[in-house]
Amino acid sequence: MMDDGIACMMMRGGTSKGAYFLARDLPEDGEERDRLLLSIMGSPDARQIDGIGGADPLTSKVAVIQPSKRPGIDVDYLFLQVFVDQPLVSSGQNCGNILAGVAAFAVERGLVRGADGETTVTVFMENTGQTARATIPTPGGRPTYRGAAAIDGVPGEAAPVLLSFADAAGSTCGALLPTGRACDEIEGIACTLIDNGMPVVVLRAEHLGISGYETREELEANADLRARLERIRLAAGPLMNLGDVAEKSVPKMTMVARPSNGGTIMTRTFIPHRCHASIGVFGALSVATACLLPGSPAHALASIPEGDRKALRVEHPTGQLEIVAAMDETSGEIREAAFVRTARKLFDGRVFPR
Ligand code: NQM
Repeated sequence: MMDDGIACMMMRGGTSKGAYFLARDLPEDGEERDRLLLSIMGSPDARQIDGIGGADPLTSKVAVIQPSKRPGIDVDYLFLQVFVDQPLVSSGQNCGNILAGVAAFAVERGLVRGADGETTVTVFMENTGQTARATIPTPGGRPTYRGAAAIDGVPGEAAPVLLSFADAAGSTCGALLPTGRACDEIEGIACTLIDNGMPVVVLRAEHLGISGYETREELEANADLRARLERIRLAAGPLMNLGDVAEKSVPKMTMVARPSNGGTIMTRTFIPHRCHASIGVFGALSVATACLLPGSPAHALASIPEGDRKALRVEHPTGQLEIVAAMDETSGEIREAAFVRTARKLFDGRVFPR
């Protein structure tokens, strides 16, 4: 099987890029599968020179998709983060950007029949046990990638992918606020430990001696900041019911500042060792949710629009990511969140592991 290669589609999903596989084309055994994926991506190697990974956590991602046996669900999606410079593959986080390519992949591979016009695919996200809906344009029943939607962090325009989620809270940590508080203190720094789709530690940039408006490169060059963030992250892991997170890609570390471009909040996110060029989909949802909590370090900096249906714009190093949030009138919490992403098929063929 290996000498003939393995069927693989490379797609950009949102602001990330990854290799999409049908589950039946990969080994069933998890360890065997992970060894294979490390070899396909070219890990561990900072340059991933002997594989198809792009030497960045945002381009070293894998989606494994299969028809779902669950009632009302079309496909099951397992996200795998392939570490760049360590021999690790983690199913411990979800990815809303790579999710943006799943509906088109499912139609391309014949797992879902495309309707003439648009097609909605219900996706069970195996990493978190939660469900998403993804709607894509399918003229003549086939996915099109051309369109007029633009997302910050990706040049040009493409077909819109509408993603929506009901109830993402406690996806991995078991509760929206795993410590039961909107504000905890770790290493003398106030932070919110939150999981509304992605476990994130939200702290104020100013408390870490930065402005929050630095470039990704500036922040990655700041060794003291990185060491401090990692100490806080390792302490946060067990408090968030994630155990020892030394070899995990969660929680993410988001430093916030006042918005500078008319948005809700400004962010810089370590995922967790490299700084994100923008911000993840679920990451943004968790941070926006932290902004809504009175008493959280983010709340006082945030500019929250009024209303039961609102656009929360999470600013990041390459623009902003908009969440359309429908609020629950009684609890004041986000009932449903929707995102516009785009995705593009880059190549479809066979990949050859070492
Ligand atoms: O939070 C990167 C990405 C992500 C995750 C990361 C994501 C999400 O932008 O839903 O999309 O935080 O590791 O692909």
